[in-house]
Amino acid sequence: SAENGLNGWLRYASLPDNLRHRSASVPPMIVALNTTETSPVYTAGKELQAGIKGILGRSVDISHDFPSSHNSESPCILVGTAAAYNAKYGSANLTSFTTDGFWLSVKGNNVLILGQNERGALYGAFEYLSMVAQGNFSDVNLLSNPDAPVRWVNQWDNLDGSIERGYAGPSIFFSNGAAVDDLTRVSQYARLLSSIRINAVIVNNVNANASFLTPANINGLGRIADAMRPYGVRLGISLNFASPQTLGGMNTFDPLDPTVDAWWDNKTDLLYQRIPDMAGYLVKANSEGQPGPLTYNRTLADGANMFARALKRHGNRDGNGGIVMFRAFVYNNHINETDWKADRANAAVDFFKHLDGQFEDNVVVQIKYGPIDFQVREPTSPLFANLFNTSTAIELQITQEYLGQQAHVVYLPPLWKTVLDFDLRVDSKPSLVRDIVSGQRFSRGLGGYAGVVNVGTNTTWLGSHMAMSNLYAYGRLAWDPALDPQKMLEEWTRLTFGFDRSVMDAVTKISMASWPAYENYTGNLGIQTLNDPLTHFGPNPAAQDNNGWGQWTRADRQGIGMDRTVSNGTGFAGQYPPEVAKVYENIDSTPDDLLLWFHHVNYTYHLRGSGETVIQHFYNAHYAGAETAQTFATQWESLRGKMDDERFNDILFKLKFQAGHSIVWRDAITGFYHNLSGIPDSTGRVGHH
Ligand code: GCW
Repeated sequence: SAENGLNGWLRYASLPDNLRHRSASVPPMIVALNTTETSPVYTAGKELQAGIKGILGRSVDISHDFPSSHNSESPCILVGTAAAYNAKYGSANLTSFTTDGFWLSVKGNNVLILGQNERGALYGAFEYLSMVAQGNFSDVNLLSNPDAPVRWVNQWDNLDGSIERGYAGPSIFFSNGAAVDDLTRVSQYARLLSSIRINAVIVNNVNANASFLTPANINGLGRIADAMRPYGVRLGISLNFASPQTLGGMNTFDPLDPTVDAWWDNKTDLLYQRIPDMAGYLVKANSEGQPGPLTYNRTLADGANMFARALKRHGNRDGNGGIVMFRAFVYNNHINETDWKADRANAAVDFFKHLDGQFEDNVVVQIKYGPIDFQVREPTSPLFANLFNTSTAIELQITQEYLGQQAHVVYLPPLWKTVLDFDLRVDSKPSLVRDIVSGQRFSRGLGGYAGVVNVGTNTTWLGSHMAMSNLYAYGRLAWDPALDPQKMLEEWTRLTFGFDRSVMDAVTKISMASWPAYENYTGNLGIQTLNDPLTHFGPNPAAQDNNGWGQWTRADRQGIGMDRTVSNGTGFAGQYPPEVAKVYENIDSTPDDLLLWFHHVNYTYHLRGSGETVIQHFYNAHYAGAETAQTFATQWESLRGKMDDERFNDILFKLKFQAGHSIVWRDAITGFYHNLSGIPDSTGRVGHH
């Protein structure tokens, strides 16, 4: 049934008998403190009740009254804000909480879940339920605070219901130019998101339509916000910079024109009237044809600050005022490849570095993880190491735009970790990306994570059951980026598929092998993914070059790669702090997996690691990657009967497609470079079909 997908990892499946020992300690009563029906604490009570019913088959009552005492004589699960608890019992220590944090204490048959705010209380309830669902009834005393305040997802949904780069059907939010009537799916999405501690959703495409700001649509957005509020998930929207002109009928959208300012103030006021806890705005300006402040010779900071001022006029509810997420994805898409020094990768630092310190304090610059665009491997965006007085967030993609569009299993956290754990060595000091975006490294008050998810009405949310591990892990990492990708995966697998050892083994093996395999059968050594440039699906190596988009490979008969050195190339390597720049400037210290990102070499160049030539590595990697992908479907076959047929078959179908498509990739890429270079495969595989 649809429930298999819709509940994601929140299945609350009945716990097997052999895991139920100690389950008697789960208290017979839930107390949800100080709540109204729209409060996340109320939701927490309901969720605990439903979870315990599903997992243990036990009916538990909910009360909203304080017990006269809270101890082991009157066992209960008590959930609420720390403030409410303290007002009654006056004993919880509040000092170590940060916004959205929670404290979970399980002591025998007494469970106490206290949030720094209502949202935190709900997070604590989900944490407890996750333990119980995994058969863990041990005592815990866990204080958990988020690493970063901004833990948002972005949806690229359009008013007509289509979704840019969405692979799971039309929008759950909009259709036919308006918010949908039935918002059940929106509540269900908010439920999943709150269980992974996501605190806001930007509900519409960054390529934004001004019509979101009509009175009818503001009301529609208000209804969406109402549907998400019980889960502590706030709503934000993407704005079109030219709205004062296109929607407002003014003759300008110059951000320094006071009448433009007033127009945005007014729209912002109307939004806050309807959505008093609105999370903020997301803005894509002067990028890929979108309007922006550069049209009027104003800076990108001038543009961002106009929205920041409008948002600041509206209080600081819940310790979080409105935020402007301003995208750093600004580049010229008409650059000329005959210029050896032209480089799209340089754009973000070129556009933003000199603006450091000029942004209002409620602006966060949202930076894609790599300098180009969500490729299978990219070096860390150097912009993270060039803004010290500006809050930043990292933009990740859960929707697999270049990474197989959910038709391939690609478990992404290992890729994300190459960036989050990367040490940029600013001032020769430890400067991990995750500590920069959390605000820690440069003492910023804001910062965090934006994940482009693009769920749709498909009952699997993302179009693939397996892809949901990426959404799960995204939320967990945004809360604690030090988590281990495999551990998160195992947790997700247990919650999603249960306790069968062979299921756990297969899901883990397939998922952990998937990103390296995908890299192997697509683009190697940092050359980018080599997708078709329009659909971003499937191979098209011939189309990478000779266009203005700048995702170039510079492949010719002799060699391949972008020379991004300072000494002889585009200078991109010089955008990193000296210690890192030195590594990439020198071909002998550049890691093999980024060789062609930073250097242009002959196909016969020998790799440091394997000693293979570049071209032979291409051949070998593609065969190895496709071979690994063949094993996925076979491994899955062995799980028949270990889960419902519906999910088993759905996943098997996709893995078979992936097996076939990985061969399409292998042959297209190896054949192309074989033809171009004229260099045979030393083992004779390529070009002999
Ligand atoms: O990679 C490009 C995508 C566009 C997307 C853009 C962006 C929403 O092809 O579809 O637009 O990135 O991130 O703004």
